[in-house]
Amino acid sequence: MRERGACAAVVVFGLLGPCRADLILDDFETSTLGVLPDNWNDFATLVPGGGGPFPSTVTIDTTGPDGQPTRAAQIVRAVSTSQGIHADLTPADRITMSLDARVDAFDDETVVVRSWPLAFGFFQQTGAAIDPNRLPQAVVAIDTSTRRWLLYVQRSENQADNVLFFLSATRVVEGQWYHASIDVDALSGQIRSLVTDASGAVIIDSTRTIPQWKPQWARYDIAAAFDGEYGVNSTLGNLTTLDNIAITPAPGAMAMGLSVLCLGRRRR
Ligand SMILES: [Ca+2]
Repeated sequence: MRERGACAAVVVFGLLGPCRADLILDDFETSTLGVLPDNWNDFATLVPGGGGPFPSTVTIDTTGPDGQPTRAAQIVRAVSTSQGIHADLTPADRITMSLDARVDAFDDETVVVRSWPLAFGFFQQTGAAIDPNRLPQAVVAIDTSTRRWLLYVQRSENQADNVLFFLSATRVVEGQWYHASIDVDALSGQIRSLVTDASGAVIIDSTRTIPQWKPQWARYDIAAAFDGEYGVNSTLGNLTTLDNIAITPAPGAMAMGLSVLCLGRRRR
C-alpha cells in the first residue's frame, strides 16, 4: 500500500473550531455512522428550499483505496443540484484541497445536461444566500455525460463569466477510487489539477493560468465536495464516496501539518 500523507483517525478542524478552519484533515474514522460527518456543514443547506435530502451526506463503512476497511463520507443518492459537505474558510492567497473519491454510480440522465457526481474546490460567498453553484468558484469535477475530469472556474459574480476545461480523455470508472487535488493561486489564477488512480499512477497533472482572472473574486471562504444533477433529466442521482479530505491554505502548511500528524501512522 502506498501512503499519500493523510493519516488514520486524523480529524483536524483547527484553529477556529468546527466548520471554520484554516487547516482541515479528515479521514472520517471517528465520525458517527449514518449521519452527517462530524464537523462538516451540509452543502444542501446553502440553498434555502433546495429540496435536497437532509442530511445530504452520511458517514459509511466501506473499503478504501488500499482494499482495507475504512470509514468515509457518502453523498446520498438523490436528484438535487446541491448535496455534499462544506466548511467555511478564511480567504488565503493560495489554497489546496485533496481527497479520495469513488463514483459508486452515475445518474441515469438521458439528456446531456452536464451533471456531476463530484465537484470539489472553493467558493466565494457574495452576501446573498443563493445556490453555491452560481458563486465565484474554482472546482475540479467529474462530468456525468462524458465521465471525464474537468476544471470549472467562475471568475466573478456573473455566472456567465466562466471557463471549463476537460482535463483528460480518460473516463472515470464506477467503483474505482481516485485521488484528486486542486491547488489555486488566488492572486495569479494559476491552478494545478492532479488526479491519480488507486495505484498512484498519474492520470492528470494539469497546470494552467486562467485567462481574465479576477483575484477579487477568488477570496474563497467555502471549501466543498458535492454532487449535483438537474432533475428533469434523471430519476436516480449520482452516488459518490469521499475519504481523506485535506484542505490547507498553503502547500507549506499542509506539509508541515501532515508531517507532525503522520508520524507512525497510516491512512485508512
Ligand atoms: Ca477513512
